[in-house]
Amino acid sequence: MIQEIFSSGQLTDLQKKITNKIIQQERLASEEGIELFNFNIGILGILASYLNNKKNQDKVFFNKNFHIEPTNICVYDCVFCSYHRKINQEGSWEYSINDILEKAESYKNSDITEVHIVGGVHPNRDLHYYGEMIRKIKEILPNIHVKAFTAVELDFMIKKAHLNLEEGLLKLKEYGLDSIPGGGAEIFEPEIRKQVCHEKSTAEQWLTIHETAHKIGLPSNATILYGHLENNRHRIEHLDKLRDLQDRTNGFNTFIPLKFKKANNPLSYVGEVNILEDLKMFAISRIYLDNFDHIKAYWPMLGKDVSQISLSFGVDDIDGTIDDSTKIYSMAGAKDQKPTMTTKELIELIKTAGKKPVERDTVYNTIREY
Ligand code: V47
Ligand code: SF4
Repeated sequence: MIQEIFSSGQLTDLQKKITNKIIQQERLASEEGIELFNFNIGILGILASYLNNKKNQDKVFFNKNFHIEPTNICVYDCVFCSYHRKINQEGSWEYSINDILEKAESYKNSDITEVHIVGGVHPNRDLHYYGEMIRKIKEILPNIHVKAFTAVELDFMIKKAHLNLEEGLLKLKEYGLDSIPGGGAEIFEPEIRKQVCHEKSTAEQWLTIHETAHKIGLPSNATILYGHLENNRHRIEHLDKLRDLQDRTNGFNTFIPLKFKKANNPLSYVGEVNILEDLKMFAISRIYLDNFDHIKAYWPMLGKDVSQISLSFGVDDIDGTIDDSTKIYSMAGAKDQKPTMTTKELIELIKTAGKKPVERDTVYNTIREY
């Protein structure tokens, strides 16, 4: 297959050099990463699959999880966000601790292994409010893994509690936090970041929060929000910063490219990128992030069909069953307005793509192979 790429006549000399480096599993420089966007999409798929296969063979991971979104009230106004509201604004919600515990109760006798908690940055809630919430969830579900709060939420709640970053993260760990999701990274390039989310934590703050979390033993995920105002160079610079941090800490579990969805937000006018662009983003992430084991396609955002195709473009993880418990993407126009997939459906989706379904826990220990 690889020989056929060379003899296909579709590669320039520079692209042949890059292809050789990929096959030898040598690290790409940023200019080479940018050149990947000019590759033929089929060739990118083959190269990304080749690297994915070295790391994960034909396994595709998923987990059994549900989401809690405690509130969509947010002090910020990111222009790509369809989800946030101000206090008392129509469409806002604020679940009480009791509402949340009731939801946790409903999973008491299930085989769910993870709860993913993210929401808006509420002006009146600090670290201790959310810490108590985690502690009480774990009283009900003692074995659950709590993956909670983007770096942006953490930044705000820790400052509100007048703690420094390390103290705050340690305190949350004590309350029961197990890992940190990848949101809030958006795009690190300062000019574009200013245009899409000018008020919230900077790229440096996002990176420092994740680095500090890794240092104290909290693993995390990483994301990019792509397909809005950024260009290919910005995307590679973003991946570069993540690759550098991963070199230092090895604390990232997975990388999740998040496609900008356009409904009901002020950035709608830029539209959405097409499926080929999505597949390119997945393949390039796999190739460029040579020190990340896992690349995740988040199916509630991409849709089930594209997620399935992405498994031939370097993706080895399609998140979880979700159980209709997230609104971030349905409010931004995702095809699936009630995102839920049974384990049977997830397994079927993976098997019909010619891959081997593996149920995992949050940190990629195998729970069951199908
Ligand atoms: O930071 C908001 C994104 C993120 C839109 O770690 C949007 O496993 C596209 O953190 N179009 C939050 N994206 C979600 C998040 C997450 C999601 C899935 C898996 C994991 C994980 C983490 O959602 C935000 C922002 O980048 N987002 N609005 C939108 N209109
Ligand atoms: Fe708030 Fe997050 Fe929406 Fe930004 S993306 S406005 S931080 S909820």
